[in-house]
Amino acid sequence: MTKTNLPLDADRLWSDIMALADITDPARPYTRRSFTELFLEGRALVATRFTEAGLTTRIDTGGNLIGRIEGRKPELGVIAVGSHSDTVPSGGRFDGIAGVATGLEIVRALRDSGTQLDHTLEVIDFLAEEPSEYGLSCVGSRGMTGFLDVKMLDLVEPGGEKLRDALRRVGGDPDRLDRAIRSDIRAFLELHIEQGIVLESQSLDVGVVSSIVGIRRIEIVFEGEADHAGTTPLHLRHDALVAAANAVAIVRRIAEELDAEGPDYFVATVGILAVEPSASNIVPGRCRLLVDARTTNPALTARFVSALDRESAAAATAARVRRSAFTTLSDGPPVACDPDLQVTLRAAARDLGLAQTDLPSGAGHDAAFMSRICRSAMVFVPCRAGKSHAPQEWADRDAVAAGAAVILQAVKALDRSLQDA
Ligand code: HGY
Ligand code: MN
Ligand code: MN
Repeated sequence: MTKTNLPLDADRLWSDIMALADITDPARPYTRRSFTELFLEGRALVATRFTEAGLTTRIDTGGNLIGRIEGRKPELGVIAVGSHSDTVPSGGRFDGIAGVATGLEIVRALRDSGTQLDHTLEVIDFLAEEPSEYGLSCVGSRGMTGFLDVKMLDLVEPGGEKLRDALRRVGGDPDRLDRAIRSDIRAFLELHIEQGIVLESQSLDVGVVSSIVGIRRIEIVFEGEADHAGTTPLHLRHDALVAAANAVAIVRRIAEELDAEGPDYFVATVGILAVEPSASNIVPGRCRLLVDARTTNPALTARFVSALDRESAAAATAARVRRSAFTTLSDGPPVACDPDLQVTLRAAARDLGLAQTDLPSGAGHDAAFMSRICRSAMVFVPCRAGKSHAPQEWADRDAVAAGAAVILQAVKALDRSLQDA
């Protein structure tokens, strides 16, 4: 599908996305984990291209890379566009990156057309949108919206570094997070791949996102006793993995029951299960699970957590181990995208002759946090077979360009309409 006469340069946009894709752990394409040297290398590329496009760049105290170009009427405040440049392990080339590159291309397209906005325009690469090694996601957008608290800053990654020290290491300042909190942003728009199958299966060009799912992340730790796998009789074991394996099955069963009730969406996943000491001839002494539960209805989260609490405690007792932790690491409520911005995005897609639909997001995004300080909305573009968080993740060049054009046209429309609001 070749989109002709889009008001931006699809090849230039594509080259930014592919340039970032080259910066990856070669053994695990595509991996650029937040706070790593590879992440900083990717950030340096983005910052260079921001500068080349005429943006002044800075890292705010929340660790976000921000490119800024002043508007004709600075008193009007800021319109911001962005996403994230970090990836999940063995992730894709488009999740987050397509949104950052879209912001950059919009700046160039406005420059090339000799257009200066009345509002100041900012392009933001948010720090650590993906769940980081410290156990927290959306670190930068939490910082920009006042939801990065001291407890979170004391989270530690397996090597022992605290999040506060990692934040400082990438240019943030954990002692001055108040300076990251913004009140001058009037609207935030994020382009993202759908990470689902709706757009592709219905041959649609773009999706206007209606809501973003709420995400609760819970850590559960079981402590038993490491023992010899050959000489320890079964009835004398305190096998932490037996309790953990039951807990994984419990997570799935409770989630299926809640999801089957309808009409609300409910899913839960155990994506991390760390076994210690993790040797074939040692009865596991300790297991740590990380549970990711998502729903459009917070009442279901409460029911899920209370059932999981009760039943995982019972699983510990049955395996003769201790459940030493049942901790909520983060809890973001579901968010409705701004209705007026959705109207603007739909009009932009229509004016560009694009086939569109409204749809909810089962993925979390920085836009969810940004909705706490300003009008916030998203555009999805199709990705092949809905695949994401895997190296097979793919979006067509013209599909990304079409979505970026919707954001561009919406930014120009908002530059006018926000003044009337
Ligand atoms: O996990 C998510 O939903 C997002 O991709 N970070
Ligand atoms: Mn992701
Ligand atoms: Mn993402």
